[in-house]
Amino acid sequence: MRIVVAGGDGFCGWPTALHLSNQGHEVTIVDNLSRRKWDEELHSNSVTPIASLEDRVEKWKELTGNEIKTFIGDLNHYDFLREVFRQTEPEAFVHFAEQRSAPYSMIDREHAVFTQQNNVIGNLNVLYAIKELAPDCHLIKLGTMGEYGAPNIDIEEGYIEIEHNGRKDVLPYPKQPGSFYHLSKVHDSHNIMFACKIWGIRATDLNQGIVYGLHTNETKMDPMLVNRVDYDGVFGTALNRFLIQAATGHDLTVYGSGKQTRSFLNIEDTVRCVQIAAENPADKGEFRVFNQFTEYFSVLELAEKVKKIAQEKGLDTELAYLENPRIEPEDHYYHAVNTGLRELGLEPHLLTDEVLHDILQTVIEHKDRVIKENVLPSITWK
Ligand code: NAD
Ligand code: USQ
Repeated sequence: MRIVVAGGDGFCGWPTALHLSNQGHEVTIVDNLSRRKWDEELHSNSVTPIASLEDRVEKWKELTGNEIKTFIGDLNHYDFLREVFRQTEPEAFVHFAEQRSAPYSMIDREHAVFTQQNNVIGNLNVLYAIKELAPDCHLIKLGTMGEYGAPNIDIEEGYIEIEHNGRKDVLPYPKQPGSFYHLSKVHDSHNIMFACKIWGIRATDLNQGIVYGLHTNETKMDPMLVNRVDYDGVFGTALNRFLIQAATGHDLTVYGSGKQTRSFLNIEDTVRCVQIAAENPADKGEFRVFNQFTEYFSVLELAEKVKKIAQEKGLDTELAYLENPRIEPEDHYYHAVNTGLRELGLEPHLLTDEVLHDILQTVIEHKDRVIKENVLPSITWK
C-alpha cells in the first residue's frame, strides 16, 4: 500500500515508518521537524543520540534497499499538504503529527493556543485533503486513552449503549480529558466523526495509551536508526522517565499518591497496531475506534517495578512522592476494553522484568546525555 506517515520523525512515527516499509509498503514521511525545535526551546534532548531525518532514511535505504520519501513541512500549510497528496496518492494516511505533551500545553496561554491550533487545524486540513484529493484514503489517526479521563464505569471502545427514559441508543463514549493537549485530541475525534458522516471518509481513531520502550526490530538494525527517548518533565512519560531516573541515580518522581492508573503499551506494539489498522481498513463512512493499549498499571506499581529491577542491577533507587503538579483524580476506578485490535491479530508484548532490564540497560549506556535540571516537573496545572 502507499502509506503516508505524518509525524514520521517522532518517537512513535519513526519506528512505525520503518516497520511499514519493512512489511513491503511504500512509505512517505511528512514532518515539519518541530519536535526537534521544542527540544531547543526547552534546552532538552533525547537520551539516545538521534540522527537527522535525512541520514536516517539514507541508512535505511542502504540496509534494506527500501526507499522512504520525505516531505519537510507543516500540516497547517494546506498548499503543502495538497502537494503531498498529489505526489503520493495515499491509500492510508497515518497521522502522528501533533504536539503531544500535556505539560507543554499547560505552560501558558500561548502554548495552549499553539497546541490546539497545531493539532486541530492540522487534522482538519488532513480531512479536507482526503475529501478533495484521495476520498478512498483510510485515515489512521492517533488519539489517546486520556480522551476518556477516569469515569467510574468501564471504558468502551469509542461508543456506549445508553438507555434513557425508556429509549436506547449507541452514542459516542463521554470524554473527560485532563489537559488542553488531551482536549485537542477530543476535538480531533469529533471533527473526524463528523467528516466520516458527511463525506463518507473512512477513519480509524487509535486511542493509544502511554507508550514505553524505544527499540523495535527495525530501529535495532543500526545505531543511525535509533529512536528518540524523552525523559524531561515536559515530554518524558511515566515509565520511560522512571527508567531514566533510575539509570541516573535520581529518585523516581511519583506525582501525588501515585494511585492514578493509566493504560500502557510497548512501542513494539504501537508499530504493529498501526500495521493492523492499515491492512484492515475501516469501511467507507465508518468512524472506527480502537483502544490501543495492552495493560494498565498505577503510577506507583510502575515505580515499584522499576525500583526492583534497578536494585537487581545494583542501582540505589528510591521513590520520591512529589506534590502532584497536575489536577487529576488520584484514587479512581479504571477498567478499559481493548478487544478490537486483539481480534484483528495483535499479540501483545507485555511488561516483563526482562523488558524492563532491556530498556534500563540501553538508557544506562546513554545516561551521560541526561540534563539533570530537566528531570523534575516544572509546569503546574494551577
Ligand atoms: P513526537 O512529538 O515524538 O512526534 C510527533 C512528530 O510530529 C514530531 O516529529 C513533530 O515534529 C511532528 N509534528 C508535530 N506537529 C506537526 C505539524 N503541524 N506538521 C508536521 N509535523 C508535525 O510524539 P509521539 O510520542 O511520537 O506521538 C505521536 C502521536 O501519538 C501524537 O499524536 C500523540 O498524541 C500520540 N500518542 C502518543 C503517546 C506516547 O506515549 N508517546 C501515547 C498516546 C498517543
Ligand atoms: N506521572 C508521575 N510522575 C512522572 C510523570 C508522570 O507520577 O514523572 C503521572 C502523571 O501525573 C499522570 C501519569 O503519570 O497521572 C501519566 O503521565 P505521562 O506524562 O506519562 O502521560 P500523559 O501526560 O497522559 O501523556 C502521555 C503522552 C501523550 C499521550 C498520553 C496517553 O505524552 O501524548 O496522549 O500519554 S494517555 O495517558 O493514555 O492519555
